[in-house]
Amino acid sequence: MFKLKLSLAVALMICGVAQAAEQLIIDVHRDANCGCCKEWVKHLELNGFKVVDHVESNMSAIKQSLGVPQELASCHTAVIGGKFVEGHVPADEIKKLSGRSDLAGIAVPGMPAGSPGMEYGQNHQPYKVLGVTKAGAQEVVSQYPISR
Ligand SMILES: [Cu+2]
Repeated sequence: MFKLKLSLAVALMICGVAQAAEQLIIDVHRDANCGCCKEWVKHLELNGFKVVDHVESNMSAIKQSLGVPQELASCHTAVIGGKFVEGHVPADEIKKLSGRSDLAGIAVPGMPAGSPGMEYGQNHQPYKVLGVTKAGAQEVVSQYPISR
């Protein structure tokens, strides 16, 4: 009886792990020659994401079809849970996204030095993670570096 309970507990644990992993599957759209895009993909994988890599020939068409505002554009565009993730967004911010059903997506516009995948060099600059609501409004979701 004890053995049965134990194996049930193990099965439930495995289910739980599988479910958690499934939630972190992210589609990344990028240009073939984008080096910092690959660095960002590494950052995601190091933080538990399973990346489905899509090499694209027309990134601006992808951004447009996903509703990324033009002024927030960066290099790569990802999709998770139906929401867009534009640019070098930190993995922790993507993990918080499932709790924001009001948002269409989040973005780190441009390519700020020091953001995930852009760590080379010494001139790290502060940057903001912006949220875009389904109504089209923009808000600051987070600022980096995080002040303590
Ligand atoms: Cu980039």
